[in-house]
Amino acid sequence: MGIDALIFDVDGTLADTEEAHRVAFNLAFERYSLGWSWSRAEYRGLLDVTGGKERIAGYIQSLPLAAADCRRLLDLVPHIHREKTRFYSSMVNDGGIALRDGVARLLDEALHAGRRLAIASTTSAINVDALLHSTLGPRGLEMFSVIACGDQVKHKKPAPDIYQLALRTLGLTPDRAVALEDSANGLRAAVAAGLWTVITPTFWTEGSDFSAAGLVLPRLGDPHKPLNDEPGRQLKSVAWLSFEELARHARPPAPLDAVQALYRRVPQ
Ligand code: XBP
Ligand code: MG
Repeated sequence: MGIDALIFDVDGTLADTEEAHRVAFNLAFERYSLGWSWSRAEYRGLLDVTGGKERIAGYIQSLPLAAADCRRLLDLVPHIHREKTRFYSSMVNDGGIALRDGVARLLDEALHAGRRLAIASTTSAINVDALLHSTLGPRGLEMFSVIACGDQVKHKKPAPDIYQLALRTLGLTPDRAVALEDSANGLRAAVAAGLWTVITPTFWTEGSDFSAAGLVLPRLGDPHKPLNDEPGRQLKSVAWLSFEELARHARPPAPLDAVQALYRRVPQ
């Protein structure tokens, strides 16, 4: 399989960011005196809903509220989320988040091999900009040919729309690219877009059903942080996932049967 591009998810894949998101949500709730504070355990469950605005709205609708109170709070969601994004992006800009092991190396290897890089994320563009700049410096944004994220699509992950947007903008069919993800929602989105997918779970997503993934690794690994015998680890023959190794393992996605093809969402 010839790979022309790697398409990276952001939160959980490029960097382990969800704890910072969780803290930012709670700071925004405090700013609006809502009396809510999402614990780690609670947030792990709330992550089943992708998109910060959608997550807050889903939480409000789960509360035992009178209809008028529910409506009033739902009207507040965009304002709460803007505040949350301000808190989150300032934490990232302060250098509070590092790329996961092996990510910077794989990005460089793919570029040195003449391939293109793209992003397909549910998170807000401000957050992507802050993370790429704070972890990769001014070159961070320039490394990516395409950045598809946030509200650029109506249907967020697990819908395939954000990956289809990235592929369309790259001008590639799914068999010419590979997706890298961390979550079950991200995997569903990438597979529905026809992409062979590498999964590197985090605390927030481990234990999910990754059976549709092409490869599952605890992390990408690095020469100075090699993969050791983590439980359930695949690809035991190498100490980190290089671009060369990735290209060797990537397979065209299994052909859809007639029913699946019928239900694959047509790109918007
Ligand atoms: C993960 C998400 C995002 C973040 C919060 O995105 O679902 O909603 O949790 O970011 P990814 P926002 O696709 O990168 O894993 O508040 O900006 O949505
Ligand atoms: Mg993710």
